[in-house]
Amino acid sequence: MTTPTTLEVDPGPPPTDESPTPASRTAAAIAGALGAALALSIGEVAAAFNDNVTSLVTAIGEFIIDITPGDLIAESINTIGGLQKPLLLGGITIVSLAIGAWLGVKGRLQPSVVLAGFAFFGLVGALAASRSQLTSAGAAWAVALLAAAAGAVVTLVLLGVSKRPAGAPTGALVPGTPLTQAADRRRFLTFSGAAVGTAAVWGASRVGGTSAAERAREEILTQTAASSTTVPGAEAAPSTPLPSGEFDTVSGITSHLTPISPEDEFYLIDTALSKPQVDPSTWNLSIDGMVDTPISYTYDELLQRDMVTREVTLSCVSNPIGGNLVGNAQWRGIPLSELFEEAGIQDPTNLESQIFMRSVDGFTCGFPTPLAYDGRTAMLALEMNGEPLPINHGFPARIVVAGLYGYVSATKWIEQISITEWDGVDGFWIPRGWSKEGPVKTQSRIDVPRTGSRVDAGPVTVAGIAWSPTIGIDRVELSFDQGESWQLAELANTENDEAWVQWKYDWTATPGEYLVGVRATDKSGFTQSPIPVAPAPNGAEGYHVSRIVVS
Ligand SMILES: Nc1nc2c(c(=O)[nH]1)N[C@H]1C(S)=C(S)[C@@H](COP(=O)(O)O)O[C@H]1N2
Ligand SMILES: [Mo]
Repeated sequence: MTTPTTLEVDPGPPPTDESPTPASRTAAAIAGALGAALALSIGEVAAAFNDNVTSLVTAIGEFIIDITPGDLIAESINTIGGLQKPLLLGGITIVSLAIGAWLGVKGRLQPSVVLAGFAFFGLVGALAASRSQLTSAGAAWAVALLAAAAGAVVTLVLLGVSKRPAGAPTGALVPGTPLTQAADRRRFLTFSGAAVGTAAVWGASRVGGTSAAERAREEILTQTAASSTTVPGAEAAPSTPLPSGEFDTVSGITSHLTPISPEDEFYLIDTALSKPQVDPSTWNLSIDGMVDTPISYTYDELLQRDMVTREVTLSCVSNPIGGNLVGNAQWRGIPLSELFEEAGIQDPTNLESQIFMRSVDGFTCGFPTPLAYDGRTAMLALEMNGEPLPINHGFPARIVVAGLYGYVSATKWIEQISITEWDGVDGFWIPRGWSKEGPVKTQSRIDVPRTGSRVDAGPVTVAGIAWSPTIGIDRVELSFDQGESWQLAELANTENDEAWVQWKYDWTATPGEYLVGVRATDKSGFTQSPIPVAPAPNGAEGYHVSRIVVS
């Protein structure tokens, strides 16, 4: 007799008893967020070490700016560029990490969700990055797909090691019973390893590399410094004449020339989320359109030429009354009319044509051609305050036109100028609600005492600046009685009509609370109007007022 053992069915233990259960939701969320963090970090590193790659976060930010309706960004980006960009980039990062966490949680039971999710975001990143004018499409795809793959792999591996052995208590990251301690330690180490790795990759992106643009600019800076000190008895290059006409006794007044070093105090406005790093050895500027011989110049060719130095006040159309989106610098460069002559411009007087410009990052703008010929400064600038243009202000070359707001004229990182039909094409800001023509309005500003100040009764100097390029400032007046009467301020200099002028007024202050108003009259006889007008669509109007308490 044999026991029919072969007939016995051995069902084995139920599979659910011995195979590990999925990671806890917390662990899964962390796994997904870490995967996303790693993916974003790879984009940052790629951008930091390669001038021709835009980071994924930046690319998505630029995409969002582009698809945002014009009237929404017209009021914002041009005005608060400084604050808005970190908010946008921070927001994109947080949303990406949140989506990663969500993919992690979903992926506990369905790993394919992780793969599909990261693949989708890789695709979005690649499309956004390949739209960027600064990134080659091939590089964009390579970086985005590598980032997505790394993110997915890290998430899946972390989900794998976070699986809990059968019977383990929930909460895999919480130290468990003695039986699961070894597994907990392994999971803990893996998670920390992934977190540290992601942080290291991100950290590497902060260190970055020096761009070819920065290296080239540094080289020119040291060359200029060397040549002006090693030749005994040689006159210093005339590129940095002393600022003309400045009150040296008024503390707190805006300096006549806005410093760009050691601290850059010149305002900064552009649509570029990361500043174009232009290598001047491969850059050139082309001039085409309604010219007989389209022409192009290398940086070296431009540097060899005779240049002019002009002091011009540049301002942003978004500058509110009393605002500081305005600066005054000495620009050195080549008059546009000279370059246009070499290109054989067909009709400099043609009001139906415009000087239309494009920068390496795709920004565009234009102004009527005859304005480059009416005697005002209209130049291709290579230097600012005696230094090669700072990267942020358009290295290697930008346009400066006196009397026009920056958004219609002052193209930074310029690479192309086309003489073209005025009606044929609009610059970047025009379809976004700003006027096609942008002459600078006459403005004045009180620098000291700042609004809200308390001062002692007795002599108080009220001082500030006023500008009306290219017309010039004739007089500045102050009112201490809500416009009943006006007192004439003293002007520091009225020689250069394209630059702002410092003004001051010696006030004998008596106790009380004052709303001190300022108004300027330009040399055409026009006096600023008291009626407030918003910056959009063609520049702010109204009196700047400083509230001062005298005790
Ligand atoms: N390439 C590029 N050039 C640009 C812009 C820009 O967005 N991109 N903004 C313009 C605007 S709106 C202004 S006010 C000036 C500001 O120049 P700044 O940043 O050197 O002060 O640059 C102009 N040139
Ligand atoms: Mo601007």
